[in-house]
Amino acid sequence: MYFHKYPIDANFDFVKQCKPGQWATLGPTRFRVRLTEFKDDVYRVRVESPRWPKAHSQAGLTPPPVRKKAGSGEARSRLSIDHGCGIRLVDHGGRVILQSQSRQTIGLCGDASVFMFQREACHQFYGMGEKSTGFEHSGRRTKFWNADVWADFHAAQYRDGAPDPMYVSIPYLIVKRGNTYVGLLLDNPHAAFMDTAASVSIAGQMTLKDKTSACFSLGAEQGQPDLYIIYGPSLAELTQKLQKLVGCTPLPPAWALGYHQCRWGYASAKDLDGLDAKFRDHKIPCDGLWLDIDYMDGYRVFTVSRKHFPNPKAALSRLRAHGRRVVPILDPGVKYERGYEVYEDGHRADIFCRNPQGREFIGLVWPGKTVFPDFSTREGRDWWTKQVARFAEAGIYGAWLDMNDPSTGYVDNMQMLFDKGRAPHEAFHNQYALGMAMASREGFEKAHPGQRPFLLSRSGSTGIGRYAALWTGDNFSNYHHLKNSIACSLNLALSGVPFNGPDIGGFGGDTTPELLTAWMKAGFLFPFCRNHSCVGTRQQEPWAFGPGVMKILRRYIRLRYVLRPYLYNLFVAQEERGEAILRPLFYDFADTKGLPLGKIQDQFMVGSAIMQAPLLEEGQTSREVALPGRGAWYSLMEGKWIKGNRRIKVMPEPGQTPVFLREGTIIPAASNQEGSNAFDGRRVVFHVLMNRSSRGVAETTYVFDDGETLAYQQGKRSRMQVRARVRQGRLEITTRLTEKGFGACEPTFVAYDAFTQIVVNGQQQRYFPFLSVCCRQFSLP
Ligand code: MIG
Repeated sequence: MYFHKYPIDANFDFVKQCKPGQWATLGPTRFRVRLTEFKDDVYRVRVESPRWPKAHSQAGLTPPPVRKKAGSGEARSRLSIDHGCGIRLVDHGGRVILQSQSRQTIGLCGDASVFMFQREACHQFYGMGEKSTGFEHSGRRTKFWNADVWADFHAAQYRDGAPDPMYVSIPYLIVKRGNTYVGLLLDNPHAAFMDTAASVSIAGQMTLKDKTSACFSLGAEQGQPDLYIIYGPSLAELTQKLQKLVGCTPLPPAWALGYHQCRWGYASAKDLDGLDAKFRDHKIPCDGLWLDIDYMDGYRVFTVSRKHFPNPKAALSRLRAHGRRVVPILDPGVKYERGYEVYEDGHRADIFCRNPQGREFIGLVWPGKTVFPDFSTREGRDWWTKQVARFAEAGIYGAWLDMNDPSTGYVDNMQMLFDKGRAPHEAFHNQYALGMAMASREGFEKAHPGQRPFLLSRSGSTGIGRYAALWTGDNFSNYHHLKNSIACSLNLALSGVPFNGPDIGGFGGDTTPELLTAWMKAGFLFPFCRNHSCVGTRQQEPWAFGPGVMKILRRYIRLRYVLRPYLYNLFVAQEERGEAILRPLFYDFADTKGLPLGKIQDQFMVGSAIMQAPLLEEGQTSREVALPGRGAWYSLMEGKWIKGNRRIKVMPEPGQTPVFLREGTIIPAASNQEGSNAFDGRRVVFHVLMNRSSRGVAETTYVFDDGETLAYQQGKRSRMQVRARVRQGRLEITTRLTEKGFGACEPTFVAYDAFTQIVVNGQQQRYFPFLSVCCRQFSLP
């Protein structure tokens, strides 16, 4: 697979005449173009042809119901295909939102296909799933082919550059046109490509304009051309529609939203007990202790080294009693070894991938020669599910799915065939991790019925978010990676994978106290928050650099726990409505001339109420911050309200980071728990972000349940509606329990201004904790 060679339009034949639904020929290919219109302004354009008899996609997309009468009902847009095959999307005012390249809409070249669209000067591009090449994607040419980054690139590329492709393939492109957004999702698991560039460089020496007119394109090297076109119009609506199409992320257990400690090298019960004690002694909350490959017996998947774990069950329950979950790594590669029960069982069941000669395909990974379960088939997945279930029964509630790109060491994985040798590698390469995640999730559900599993995967493709969270793979301990981690997570968040995060502190290379601190400050509210590092590098646990650094790291880890109910509620909103968790500023705020937001990638929102503007450069002591929107912001760092809709300069003290709370919001929080990681949704503190001059109503619906089981699906969940407004210097708050399945809660409130009175449900509060409480919670211990 070439990563940096692309098809060009000159080699394609373009459909010049087509009546939707009618058969025609193009060169050697018989085809027909079909258009389906769904509700909610979702459209699907696909090309059918005997060339692509079988759709291999396992994405399992769930589009809305088909729209009965074209362009009818609540449709806010209309998509048409004319007789020359031109695609045009117009909004209800007749404004053209998206238009295909004239006479070059759908192109075919052998098995490859491409869709081309006209590009306008105002277009900006986002999404593309996991890319480390930055935030806004103009001028890019990129592939979608799951890579094993450290094996497929050389060190200079992944340490200081931007390897492309990465581990995850989601061929989804967001086209931004002012404040109108359209999404293009290619439902094709084969190697895909996108092109938003106008020129090519010849051997890095010469620039060639390769197109007669401005356009952008997306296509695939094989597989049925199948394109979903989603009209937002806002980014928030677009993202929700995309989420529903690819599947929302199921609510994780609350422990998955805590802080996680990982390192390649943690291997034994002793290591984990040691970590547990350190976290307790330092009063740093932590939910997850992770085990990398060394816990296994000779890297054999589904085994545990007796030397490292004389009594695994006892170790797990001891740690569990201390509030820690253990998350072990699972690699798909099964050691190719007679007598090893997992191999023997898989061999008997004949569920391993084959090579072109029909024998089991062999790769070279940690255990030496390895074979690979075929997750493309039901039997293969069922077999894996059975292994996972057996393994999980010991008291494991989550797993870390690594090397599922799939990584086969230096063995070319193109020889790895699926479905008993009948399906080519290309059809399932990008979906390998998806199949593994599906089967793993089922395994946990079997072992622990009624519990919510937590899976973390390195690779993935469209639909992965229904089964697993993603971490963004092997990054490096440098500022370049710190900066990139924000752009990468934001784009994943907009591409249907809200639950993601980087290795905090950096995986490869030695971190520094400054970098680790900067990364924790930037990442402590990311949906997934794990400190992980590579064997052989400097230790980077929170206490590794002495008490001064530890105190700062602890402050932000604790703050994550204080805000965990808020994060948890963002995940509830994701599961129910597909709302994004991490967001760029233009998700919640209009992009304006005065304050252009389209390229801001060093600031982000966590939900609609919290904005961060971390310092991301080495030695940086100040920065500019854009405060979007009409309302004011409460600066946590300075403890004061600041007018919005402008830019300000901030100079944080060494222990601080710029965090801003948005006027007119209500943030559910936990009471300060010091080192405790207990999750109690009933003891909630509502931070009411209003000041004496605030207008309008602040409102939130706080959802709480047991935080770990599926009982909420049977109604064991409560909702409290909270509203606040300011009248003549008084803060008036009302609460209403609208669902009671999990009982009532005992709310307390924190106000953010000196009001003359605070009235809760008509009762004047004699004591109200005004800023003192939030200062205690949010300042350095
Ligand atoms: O090739 O299991 O991305 O997080 O620590 C290295 C060892 C294999 C790659 C993962 C990394 C993990 C490491 N793994």
